[in-house]
Amino acid sequence: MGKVMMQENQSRRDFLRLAGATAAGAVLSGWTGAVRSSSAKAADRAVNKPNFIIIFCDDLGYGDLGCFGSEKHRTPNLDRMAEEGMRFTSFYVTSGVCTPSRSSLMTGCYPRRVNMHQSARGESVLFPVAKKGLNPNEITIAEVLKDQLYATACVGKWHLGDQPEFLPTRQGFDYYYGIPYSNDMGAEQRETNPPLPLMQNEKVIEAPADQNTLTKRYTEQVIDFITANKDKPFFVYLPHTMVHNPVHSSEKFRGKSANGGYGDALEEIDFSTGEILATLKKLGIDGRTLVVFTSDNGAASRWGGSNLPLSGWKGSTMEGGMREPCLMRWPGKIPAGRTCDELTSTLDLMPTLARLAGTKAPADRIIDGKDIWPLMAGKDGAKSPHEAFYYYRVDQLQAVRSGSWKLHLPYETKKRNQQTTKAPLKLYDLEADIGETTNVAAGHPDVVKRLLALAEKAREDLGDVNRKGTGQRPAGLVVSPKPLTL
Ligand SMILES: [Ca+2]
Repeated sequence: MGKVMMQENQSRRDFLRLAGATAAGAVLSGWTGAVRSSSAKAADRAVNKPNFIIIFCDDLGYGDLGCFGSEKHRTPNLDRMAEEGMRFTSFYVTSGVCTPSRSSLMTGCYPRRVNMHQSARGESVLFPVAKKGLNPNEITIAEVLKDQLYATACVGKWHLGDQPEFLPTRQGFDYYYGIPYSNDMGAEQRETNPPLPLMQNEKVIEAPADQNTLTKRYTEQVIDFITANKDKPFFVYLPHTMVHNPVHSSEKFRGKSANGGYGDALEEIDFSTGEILATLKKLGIDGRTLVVFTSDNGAASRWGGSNLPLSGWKGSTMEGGMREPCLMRWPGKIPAGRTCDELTSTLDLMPTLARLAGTKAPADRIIDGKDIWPLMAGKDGAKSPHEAFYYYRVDQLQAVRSGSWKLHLPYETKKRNQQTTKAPLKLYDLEADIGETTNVAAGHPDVVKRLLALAEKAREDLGDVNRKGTGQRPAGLVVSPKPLTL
């Protein structure tokens, strides 16, 4: 099935490529004035489209930035970004771990919808030489923007499939530089794994990757790409390898923070963000570039990060696992110094960026994300477009939020790491109790009933454990995956 879908997708791309080539050929040979002028108009329109940069940290916690309350870390560049833009304080990812979370940012869909909630072997993320990957037939945020003539680059950790069919270069990115999965998945951690590969496009250029200089090199790559494409609309996706364990930083930052290697790595990311923002100013494109900064899931329990004031850690469906610090900055378009506490998500980035680029999210399939531009623009009275948000752990629906209410569903066997535990039904009012400490279910039977009905809607559509959802689509699968080596 995956193979057939890939072929269809390939022919769609070939068609687009051919269509582009024909138009360009026509202009060069001056066949018709009509072709020339429509092509020129398309190019003009492209120039006026905004640029987008999404900076996506790995395992950065809700309470790790100065502008989100950290007193340990020095993050002056991100704090300034918050002052010049908007903080989103109820911004969610769709999973407490890497692979599923990333599938949502790319597709605007819940992981179960695109079948990226677990590996082909049922693990919570993909491991090296994985059979599974994000189906090339899904339309990624990069593909949506590429169709609008954007130059697109992915610089950093991918983690949506390490086989050629699934790499960023096959999912809408003109350029890729980075590691294909987590930095703790090299041969040092498990001897059957290949040495951690650093890739450029589809080629391994270094193995094992020198992790000390990754953040520095990613930053240089991004600045080069932005500079080379300053006159075009561009989309840069920068999924940092840090601050996922094992943490690394370049010499300038090592041993300098008040929070060990974790703080060092984070302070280098702060510096990197400052360099990227300075580049936009220097090139005179600050006013037409939207920059988003967030993380793929919460901080893990033992490496030095903080999710305060939230409870829970990476992996869990407590707020600490899935609510992320989020900053958005676009001078003149996003009001400065504001905070938005409406429920928003990485799901929303694709539909919103599509709209800002002058198009729409794909209409031939279900997309879970919504256009949140009214919230980003600070429109009076703008509300979250989501009636409900669903918290899945691997394949299991564990909680649902609607408005300020969050219901943890009751389970005889609730998944937790490799174990299961019995869990009672709990209702929290997140507005009054952000730390999920006081179960108020007994006092609000109507709310419980309403949220249980919303959960049932999700089970029907997206599925739950072994129950299949009516709205799920297949992941990509290859029969004989091969290791990525030099
Ligand atoms: Ca992660």
